[in-house]
Amino acid sequence: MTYDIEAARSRCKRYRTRILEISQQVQALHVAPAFSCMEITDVIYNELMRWPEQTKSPDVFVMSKGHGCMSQYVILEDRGVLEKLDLDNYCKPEGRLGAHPDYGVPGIEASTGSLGHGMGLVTGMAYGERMIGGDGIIYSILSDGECQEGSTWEAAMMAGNKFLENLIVFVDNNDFSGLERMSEGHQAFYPLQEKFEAFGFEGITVDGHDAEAILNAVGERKGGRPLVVICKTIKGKGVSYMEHVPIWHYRSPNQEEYTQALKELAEA
Ligand SMILES: Cc1ncc(C[n+]2csc(CCOP(=O)(O)OP(=O)(O)O)c2C)c(N)n1
Repeated sequence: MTYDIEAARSRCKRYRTRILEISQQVQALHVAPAFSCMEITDVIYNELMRWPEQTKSPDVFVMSKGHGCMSQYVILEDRGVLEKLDLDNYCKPEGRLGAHPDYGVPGIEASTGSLGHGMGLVTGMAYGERMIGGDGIIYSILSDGECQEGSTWEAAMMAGNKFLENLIVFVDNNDFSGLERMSEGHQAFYPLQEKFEAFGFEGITVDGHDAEAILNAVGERKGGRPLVVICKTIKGKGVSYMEHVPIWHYRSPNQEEYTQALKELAEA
């Protein structure tokens, strides 16, 4: 695959800056969860997915960790699917974008936010796509928190049973679920890749901020089975005071913090 790493870096920088800008309009916005999966979302939308204008059987993306949707909204704005006004009206009564994705909004294929439902949704979509003879690929981003939900594993087992090779799932493995680190409070969470493999997935683990590694993980898959890409990420990636600090799960920077964040992104 040909890949312009500098273009991807500059896109992600621009997207993070836009998310920070929106964070100044509302009291609370999930900045850190979006920064955690920024490169993953960028690779899916800007490198992997075939859009409706490119094929009769377009690919589908579902942001299963619904609270990470700002990473999705900024790309949909960039691609002209959403308008600037949509993001400017984020979480305002007159706007159509909420803090979690809503089906019916352009570019949003499923309502998510109740963690643990996404794997069932995308497994059904992938199975349905196969039943109608389509060649669309179904992509999704899951969080650590969702991998504690039984429904995730019930769906994973079906995806494995049905050899759904048109299903590609990325786990945003920032090691945080809410205020707790998985590696501290939930030791049985790991090893994660092997758990998916036991359910019939092909698995690989990569640096989730290395867009090229994410892209290669997909490009080099053996196929014949659903794929899981465990992406090792940093919650709040890109802004030093947010990285690994749980309070930034759901807090908007004040003016001083905003200025510092912009400076750090510009200098990165
Ligand atoms: C079923 C369900 N339980 C609880 C919540 C509340 N909630 C929102 S985000 C979150 C945890 C965030 O951690 P994680 O899911 O790992 O996401 P990330 O660290 O990537 O932001 C929780 C418990 C929810 N949205 N859905």
